[in-house]
This record gives sequence, C-alpha cells and structure tokens, in this order.
Amino acid sequence: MSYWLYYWPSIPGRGEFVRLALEEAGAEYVDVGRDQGAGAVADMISRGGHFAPPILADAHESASHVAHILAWVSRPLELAPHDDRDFRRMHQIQLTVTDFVAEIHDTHHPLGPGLYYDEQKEAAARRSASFIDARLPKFLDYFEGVLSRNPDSDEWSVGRRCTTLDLSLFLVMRGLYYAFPNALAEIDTPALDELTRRVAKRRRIAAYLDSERCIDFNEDGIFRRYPELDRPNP
Ligand SMILES: N[C@@H](CCC(=O)N[C@@H](CS)C(=O)NCC(=O)O)C(=O)O
Repeated sequence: MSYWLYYWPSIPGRGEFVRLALEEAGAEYVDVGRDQGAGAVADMISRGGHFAPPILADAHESASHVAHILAWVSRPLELAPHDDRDFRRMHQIQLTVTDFVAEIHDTHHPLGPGLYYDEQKEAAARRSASFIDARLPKFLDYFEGVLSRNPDSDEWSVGRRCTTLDLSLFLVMRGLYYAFPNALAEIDTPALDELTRRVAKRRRIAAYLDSERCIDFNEDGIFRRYPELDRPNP
C-alpha cells in the first residue's frame, strides 16, 4: 500500500505525527510537500475538500486531521491494539493529544495565527506562564497515568504493543523538551521519559531520526524555542 502525505515542507509540525507512523511501519509514502513544494499541498487542500493539512491519501481516499488519519491507518500499519475497546480508548487519548497540541501552539500564538509572534509577545508571555503553571503539569500527569496504569503492558500506553499514540507522545515530549526545557525540568515524567527513550531506539525510528527526511524543530512550527516563554534558566 502506498500513501501520499501532504504537509508544509519546512516544519515538522502536525505532519510529523503522521510521518512517524509511516516511518515506524516501513510504509511506502511520498512526502508531497517536501518533493513538490507548498503549492502542491495548497492544491490538495482545495482539491480534496480539506480545511488544513496534514492530509494523507491512498489510491482510494484522502483524510485530514491527525487523530482521524491515525484512526484510519493505525490498523493497516499494525500500530493499533488488537482489541476494539482498546482501539477506541487509544483514539480518545489521541484526541487529548490534539487538545494538548492546540494549547502548546497557543503559547506562542494566543491571539491567533493571523498575527506574527512578534505582534503578540506580551500575550504569549502571559499565556505561557499560565500554561506552564497549570495546563502543562495537568496534561503530563494525565499521560503519565495512562502509561503507568496500562494493565496490559509496562511499556506502551494502550494494549500490548507500540501504537500510533505512543509515537505521538514521543513527538510531544521531544517537542516540549525543545520548547520548554526549564519548565520540563520542574516536572517529574518518568514514564513519558522512558517511553521517549524506548521509541527513539526502535530500529526504523532511529534510522528515520538519523536521516535527512527528519527535519529539526524550528520557530515556524508548533514547538518553538522562545526562552522568554519558558521558565528562567535555573
Ligand atoms: N485539527 C487539525 C489541525 C490542522 C492544522 O491546524 N493545520 C495547520 C498546520 S499544523 C494549518 O496549516 N492550518 C491552516 C489553517 O488553520 O488555516 C489536526 O489535528 O490536524
């Protein structure tokens, strides 16, 4: 099965959640934005009736929204739990990841995506402070609980094997350590840290992280390093 991934070429962004799943599964895919540029992504948004990327297509259909795409492909890619109830729980938690990612984005764009960061720095500082005080620990504590209370595995979040949700939590933790290293240093996340190490060592993920296909976080994406939004250096 071949896939076509449509996402903005210059950032990992939300496209990375889908890319990681394709990479871990060893799936054949074309990264259309990287191969053909942003124009091809914009064209697919309107042609496919989508609102925003990432968009994933196969020969028959296309889908947008990270959580919806992962619900679609996680079973064919063998990155889903076998049990239906576990599958639904995985999707539910993935939707919480969606909420978390939106809040992470809003730390640097609290007034909306129509203004540059430089035009909303004051609001971003206030938003980030309350994010770090309340929302960051609340989300991380929730995901810690998901990992440490899985009755079927000490390693994975739902069911017995690595799923698209584990790959998403891996990406979120890497992004947070990039954007908010000082804030993260104040929060205990042993299960998430262990998961991040475990995923990074998986054969295909390690090869991907080492490849040119994997681009670094940068200040156009979701996870941005603005030291003034983080806790001060210890
Ligand atoms: N809920 C969507 C959000 C999609 C989204 O916000 N995409 C961004 C890039 S990461 C975009 O290009 N948005 C354009 C827009 O909102 O106009 C998802 O989870 O995939």
